[in-house]
Amino acid sequence: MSQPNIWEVWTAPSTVPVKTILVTGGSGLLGKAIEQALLAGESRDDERWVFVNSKEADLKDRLAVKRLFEKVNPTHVIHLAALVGGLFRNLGNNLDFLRTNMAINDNVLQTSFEQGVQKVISCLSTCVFPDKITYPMEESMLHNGPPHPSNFGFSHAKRILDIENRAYNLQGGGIFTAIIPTNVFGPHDNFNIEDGHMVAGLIHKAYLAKKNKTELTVWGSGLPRRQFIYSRDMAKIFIWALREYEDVEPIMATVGEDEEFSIRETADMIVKAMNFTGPVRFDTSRSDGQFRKTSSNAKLLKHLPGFQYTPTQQALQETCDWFNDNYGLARK
Ligand code: NAP
Ligand code: GFB
Repeated sequence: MSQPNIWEVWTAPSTVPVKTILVTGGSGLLGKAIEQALLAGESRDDERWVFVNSKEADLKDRLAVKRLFEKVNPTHVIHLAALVGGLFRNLGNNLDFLRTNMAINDNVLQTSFEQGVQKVISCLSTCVFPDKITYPMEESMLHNGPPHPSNFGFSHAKRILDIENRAYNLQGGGIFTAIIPTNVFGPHDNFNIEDGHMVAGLIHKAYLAKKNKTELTVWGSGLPRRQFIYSRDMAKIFIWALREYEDVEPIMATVGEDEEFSIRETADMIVKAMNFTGPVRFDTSRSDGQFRKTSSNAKLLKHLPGFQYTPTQQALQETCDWFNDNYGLARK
């Protein structure tokens, strides 16, 4: 589905001052989830949401960012845009992940600062925490040691984003903060087998194995452990944070520690959701990456007690159904 460069979600013209919320990375997994949540009823009369992708403005280009902000004139920004990839894309491209994401983040934050944006919510990731750490990881541990070597470029770019947030809050008028999602999956993910994340990659591989009656190959040993959050749940957390979260300290967005699965268990759930009945093989010549990055949702649940997560098997089923129905259009 070819996304227009800039598109808006808002309800009837409002009599009260309207917030204009610019969402960078609007065509991606998380951006599309936020758009869908608003269209499904989360929107408010005093909010104009503007979603953009790289065709509207290459955020690596400071001048293009300035022009975008002059065109949209945002009061708030949800900054999702980034060079994003799974373990294997990071392994071979740490320099690109470092420089590209540093440039994008600095352009968006500095332009927000210059334009007097009231609040910027950016995006870190649980994979940027120190590799040698105690579990569960908490927000305060973010800078307590080097990240896993597989994605040190991406990790340091994201950590610098957190440092920039602190500097802008000290020097400027706006609120600059960030959410730290764990691994996210859902409709509109990047299903490219080499570059994407594990869940999307395995869904795509299961689709092809079923179609071609071949085996499904899972990379690595299957022993590493991951927490996953459904993009539709993540979207609600972003919308809440945009409206309510005012602290410069970043906030983790993850499921409970007990909702952590091995890669093997996750593959089994995907096999079930895709109704794949063929053989499954583990290719241990491929890297396992980080063994675990178990993170705590205690701070999130303090703010959002009783937050209802979608059960993982149901979320995987919905994602697989979406992929099967949109194979021709999905990013892959
Ligand atoms: P995604 O699906 O890969 O989408 C990336 C988005 O960024 C796209 O809309 C893309 O636009 C845009 N973008 C990339 N380079 C750009 C550039 N130079 N100029 C303008 N826009 C650019 O990513 P995602 O999974 O939604 O991730 C969104 C955020 O969440 C990222 O900051 C990521 O680090 C973070 N995060 C993701 C996960 C996860 O598991 N997915 C986990 C933790 C944190 P085009 O479509 O035009 O390329
Ligand atoms: O989602 P993923 O690529 O990234 O998961 P990370 C990698 C884990 O899944 C490794 C195994 O243990 C892989 O061996 N795996 C099994 C597969 N089959 C596959 C497959 O078909 N595709 C992929 N990709 N993996 C990323 C960070 O770490 O987490 C990024 O590198 C980002 O920077 C992301 O932050 C959220 O969870 O290991």
